[in-house]
Amino acid sequence: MAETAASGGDEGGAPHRLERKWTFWFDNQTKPKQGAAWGTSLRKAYTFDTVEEFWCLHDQIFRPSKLPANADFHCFKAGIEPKWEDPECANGGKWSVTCNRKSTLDTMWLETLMALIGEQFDDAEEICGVVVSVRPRQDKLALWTKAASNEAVQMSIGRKWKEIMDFNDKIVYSFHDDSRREKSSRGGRYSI
Ligand code: MGP
Repeated sequence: MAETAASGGDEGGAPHRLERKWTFWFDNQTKPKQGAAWGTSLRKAYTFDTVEEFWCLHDQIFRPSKLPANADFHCFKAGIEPKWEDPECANGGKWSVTCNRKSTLDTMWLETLMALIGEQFDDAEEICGVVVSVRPRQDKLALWTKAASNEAVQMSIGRKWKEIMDFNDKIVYSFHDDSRREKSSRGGRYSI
């Protein structure tokens, strides 16, 4: 199945090229090394730019239900690292959604990935990528964007994301700048 997907859709046809390149990342913090700085377990896994590669990678590897607790998958535009320190993320923030059911998490992740690689967001240039995190308490998805202070753009992205995931509860946007500070100062700046 995966081999068929990787070999390129219709028999002998050219692969379907995406608008841009994307990179899957993996961060396994299951057994963190004591004293290790954040990010030491973050690994760039695969960069792809065709529909066929995407399906192959998603079906074989990058499904949240395959993740152990305390691990993350990221899918970011190639060239952007999924870190606050990346210049494209530095002034950004994220919309977050929590999720209690693994099957729902898989679906929301896949719907988000398809919307990203299919360029369904009007403000596609404003998006960095998406992260799925499996945590003992609550799993979550976060859509990272670039200009946190641009409320209009963030609200438009948030609205579209909820529509894409068919999600009806409130979602919250936080600035990376706030996350860098003390826990007590963290909190959503926008909600929808
Ligand atoms: P997290 O992974 O976003 O949340 O950040 P998690 O693991 O669900 O935990 P919680 O604190 O939200 O309950 C967890 C911690 O990892 C942060 O408080 C930071 O200390 C560190 N961290 C996370 N990110 C995404 C970064 C980053 O991009 N850069 C740096 N330097 N530290 C980060």
